[in-house]
Amino acid sequence: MPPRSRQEIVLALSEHRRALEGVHLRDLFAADRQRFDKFSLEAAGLFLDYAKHRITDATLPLLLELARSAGLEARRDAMFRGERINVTEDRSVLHTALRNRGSDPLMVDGSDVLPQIRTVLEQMAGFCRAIRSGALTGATGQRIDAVVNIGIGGSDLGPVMVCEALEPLLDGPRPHFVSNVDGAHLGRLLKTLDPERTLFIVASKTFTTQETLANARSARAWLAARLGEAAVGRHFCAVSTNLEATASFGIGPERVFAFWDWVGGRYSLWSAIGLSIMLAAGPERFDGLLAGAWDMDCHFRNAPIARNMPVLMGLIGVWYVNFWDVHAQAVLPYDQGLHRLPAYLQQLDMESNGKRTALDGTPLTYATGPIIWGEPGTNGQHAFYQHLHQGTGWTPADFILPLHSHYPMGEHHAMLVANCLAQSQALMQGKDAAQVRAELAAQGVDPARAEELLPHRLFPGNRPSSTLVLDRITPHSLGALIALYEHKVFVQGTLWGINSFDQWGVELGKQLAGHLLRDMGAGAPEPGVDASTAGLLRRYLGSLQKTENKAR
Ligand code: G6Q
Repeated sequence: MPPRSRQEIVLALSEHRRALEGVHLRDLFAADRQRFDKFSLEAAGLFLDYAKHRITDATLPLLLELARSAGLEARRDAMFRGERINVTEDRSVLHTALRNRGSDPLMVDGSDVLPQIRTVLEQMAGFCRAIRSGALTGATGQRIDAVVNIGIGGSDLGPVMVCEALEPLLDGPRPHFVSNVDGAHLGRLLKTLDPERTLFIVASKTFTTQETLANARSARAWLAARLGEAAVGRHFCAVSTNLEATASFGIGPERVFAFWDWVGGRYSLWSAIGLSIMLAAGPERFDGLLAGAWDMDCHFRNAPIARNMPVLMGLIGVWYVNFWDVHAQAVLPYDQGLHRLPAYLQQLDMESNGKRTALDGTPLTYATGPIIWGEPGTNGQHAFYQHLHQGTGWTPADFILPLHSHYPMGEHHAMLVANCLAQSQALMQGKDAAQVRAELAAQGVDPARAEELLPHRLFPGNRPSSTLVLDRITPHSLGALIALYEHKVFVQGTLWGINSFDQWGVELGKQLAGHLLRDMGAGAPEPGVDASTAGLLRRYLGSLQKTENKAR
């Protein structure tokens, strides 16, 4: 039989979705004792339970057919080969090369990129060893004990998330992160730092980012005011693809760590952008992170798509967005160290797949990337889980659970695990009227009052989730986890036919901020600025005027 067209597959999926209307997950579990074994999978040290999803034996074959019709395998292979799949920026997409441990060359524009990658990794490792051992000191001979990564977006979120996750294993200088152009971010940190013992990393792919350059200049001025201009070179280094700009900032070439335009910002923690991670955790642990990601890359590249973790997660997400009209995805790590993971995934997913234009430039007629949000459990349980359980809409959730804690303390971890499992169980099962009535009767609530309370105490259940289990957070498991999500985003972007690797949507605001900054210099909004923006700008300028008058 010839393969069905995309339209035919979509129709079949829509019909299948209608057939599942009113089918409760509780009943699917009751009807199939093999459900957990069937709908779970292990890869690169991670275990995925996807049994609590609105799927039957018929669902995944249809979704896989959709994936094949979108050319998923061919596009995946093209990415790994270094083809220029980022068409709007005319670039290869090769964050996977950064963790490539294979021996085959990887040619981009006629040259093998792997030796370049390994050279920079060695340069980073040499620098990190020298700082960590104290062989390389600050200008006054003091050992460096604090590292400040100045960067934003992709030059911040990955390193900060990883350093938080690996906190129990950090044995180098303390890592700090400054991203916001709000002076409070840098100012609050500087109060706690000793300039003689501080190293600043200016992390910026382009080295033109307004926020990062403002923070870097202020940090530089703070240091120079305390240790003198001549000390700057010993307390600054840079990570960038723009070597001219780093030089004009005054950072010597031996302290600049390069990367390449085929590494997207939000995919860059594996590159020199991860220098803060390597300084804090050491080159061996950084290597462990790369090894974990590489294991997931190999799984993604080689496992059949029907048993492929990023593929399955991506397809299940597409199932909800496009066939159940659900446009949110919660990320709920049951690990305090992963508290920045939701924010990290928010960028990874929403900047990659928050798109409304197909690769060929036509407007899409279907929905794409969902809203990603979350908080670590159990905090979320005492906050927004009310909405997850009883809100009018529902949100599929990813529960992420390490089996062991780096901080074993009494019953804490058992309580955490119990809470995690209970939440996905509660979302799936719900609580029906008979259960609520029985509970209220057992509490001695009179029957009339029980009937009044009943609707408020019902839980509809049938709310889907995945549970991702790790043995514990290690560089390896964390690397695999991050790569899993990178590839999940790739799978979804491919099914939606969009370019997951550009981010034109962040440009307009930047442009307008530039105009407004110019208007501020001129003391008035430009003619033609809309009344709201002009009014707000005048209010700001007026408040400046008042402050100046008072000061006089
Ligand atoms: C990520 C985006 C964006 C970028 C920042 C910082 O994919 O491109 O978040 O990382 O805007 O850019 P620079 O590293 O160039 O300063």
